[in-house]
Amino acid sequence: MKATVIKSTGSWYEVLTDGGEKVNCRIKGKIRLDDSKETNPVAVGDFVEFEEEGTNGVINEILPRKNHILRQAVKKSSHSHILAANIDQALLVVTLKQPRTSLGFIDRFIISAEAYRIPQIIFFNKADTLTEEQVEETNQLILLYQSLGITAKSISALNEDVGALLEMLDGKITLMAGHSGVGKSTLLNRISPAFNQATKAISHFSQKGTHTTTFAEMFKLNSTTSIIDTPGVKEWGLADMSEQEISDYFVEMRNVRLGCKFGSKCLHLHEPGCAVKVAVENGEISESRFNSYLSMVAGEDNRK
Ligand SMILES: Nc1nc2c(ncn2[C@@H]2O[C@H](COP(=O)(O)OP(=O)(O)O)[C@@H](O)[C@H]2O)c(=O)[nH]1
Ligand SMILES: [Mg+2]
Ligand SMILES: [Zn+2]
Repeated sequence: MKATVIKSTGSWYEVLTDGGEKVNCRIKGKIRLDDSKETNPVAVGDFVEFEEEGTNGVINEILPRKNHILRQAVKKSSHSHILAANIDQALLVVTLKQPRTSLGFIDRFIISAEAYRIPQIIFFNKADTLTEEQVEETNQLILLYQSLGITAKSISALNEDVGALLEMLDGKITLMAGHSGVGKSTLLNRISPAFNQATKAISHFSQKGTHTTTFAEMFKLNSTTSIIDTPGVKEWGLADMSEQEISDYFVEMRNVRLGCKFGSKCLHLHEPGCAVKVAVENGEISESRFNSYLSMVAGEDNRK
């Protein structure tokens, strides 16, 4: 029988059949051995073939993937963990306060999604809590990200008109990410009260976020529309990105850097004749984005 993996706890996989039935599955030993680099050969979002075995099931085939996203690998580990598969778009939920999402974090997320060639959406949530000044800051950021071709919108998950949200999600598999406390579960409940997600008051956890290792979970809205929540996931794995490659994924640098004197060798740091630095100086490239770029090239941990 065909089904979609909607939840994974490591050894068990919950799948949803086309008929809407949820079945707990194990995986056949052979699939495990086939794919030795990943700690989990089957991920949320995978389409699989399974056989019923009593009240449970056994997954015996993973259908070809459109794409997959790796979770940040444990340092120095040769294993990586697949966070989700078959993603159409990535939605980042951020807040300017309670908790504050840094621009460095936003840009890392955008660059990761860009590296996987996945279109991005940013929701600036908790609009109802902002001062006039913060509303202005949000609007500036929305304009910046829209100018980069990203869908960006100010929302209040508590009382947002869901019509416009549903339009953005319709017919797609959306991977949702964001710090703990930004309102992901609240948003899920707003989209469909049937998702029945527990929300947690911000005072109940540290502003830095908790170190829980919860797994991704898919919420199906209808046969073609799903949202994958990724609680506790701070960063996607970008194992193979070289320093030179990073500016490939800053869309506003892609063309400008062709004018650098040292060509593709230029890291846009202190090299003479750097076209990117000129573009930053004359305001064509935003300073906040360039700072994010610099911190990524420096290999700084920007997850806060
Ligand atoms: N004022 C306000 N509070 C919100 C909004 N969205 C979420 N919250 C609150 O923020 C807290 C954390 O929300 P939750 O959905 O649990 O965040 P998650 O950790 O990202 O799933 C809860 O107390 C929510 O009620 C919003 O738009 N406005
Ligand atoms: Mg939550
Ligand atoms: Zn340069």
